[in-house]
Amino acid sequence: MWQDINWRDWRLLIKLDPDKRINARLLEQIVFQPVVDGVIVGGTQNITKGNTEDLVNIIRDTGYSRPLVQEISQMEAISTDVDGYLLPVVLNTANRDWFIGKHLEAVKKFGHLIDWSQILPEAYVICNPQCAAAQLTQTISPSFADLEAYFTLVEEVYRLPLFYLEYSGIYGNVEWLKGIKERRLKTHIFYGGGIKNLTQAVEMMDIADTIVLGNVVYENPNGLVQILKNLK
Ligand code: 1GP
Repeated sequence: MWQDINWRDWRLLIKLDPDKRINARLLEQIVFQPVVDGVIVGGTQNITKGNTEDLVNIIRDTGYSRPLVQEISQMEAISTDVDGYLLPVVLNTANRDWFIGKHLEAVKKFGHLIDWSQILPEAYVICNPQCAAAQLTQTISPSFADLEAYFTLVEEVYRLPLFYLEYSGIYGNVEWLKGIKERRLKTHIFYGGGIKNLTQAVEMMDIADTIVLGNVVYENPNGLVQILKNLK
């Protein structure tokens, strides 16, 4: 999938959590907005094959036909009905599992079945120590100097295509995002976290290459529809 589409042109993504309920009619109003470039299915808590498949089916049943990708957090919950996969590599984890351990396990078990062209790795730095992903992966909170160094490693050493600045649940540090954007040579930058209104969406969209909206889908779906309608 990834080589066949211009994912670097994506400006806005909606992230849906299999562990949360969503009304199909509201979902339609959200994902059919022209500004939505794609939908990510993914979450941290209680992710199962069952709730992942249910969510993918709800999305497919709306007739949604733009990219639908899964951000893999549980090997057991991988859907075969998505267009591709995002594979998080958590750079600021204190637990080897979330940097490479789980990938190693997956390759050993399923490597012979994996279509590698379906997978896009994401270099993650999680900056909200309170969020579920930070708790699970036992992140080490970065300073700005750390963040810059992580970003340089991604650009120059690991050469991963995508850097995800994750603030899940809270609005992030705009200066930090600007700081890495200024240093950017080739890595695509996703920003996600705490976007709840048009001003915030515009502010982060002006800096990041792509913004990701998650919680607002559940907390204020009607408000989100208005935000999406007003974004160019
Ligand atoms: C979460 O980055 C996304 O992984 C979006 O964050 O849920 O805070 O919008 P929010």
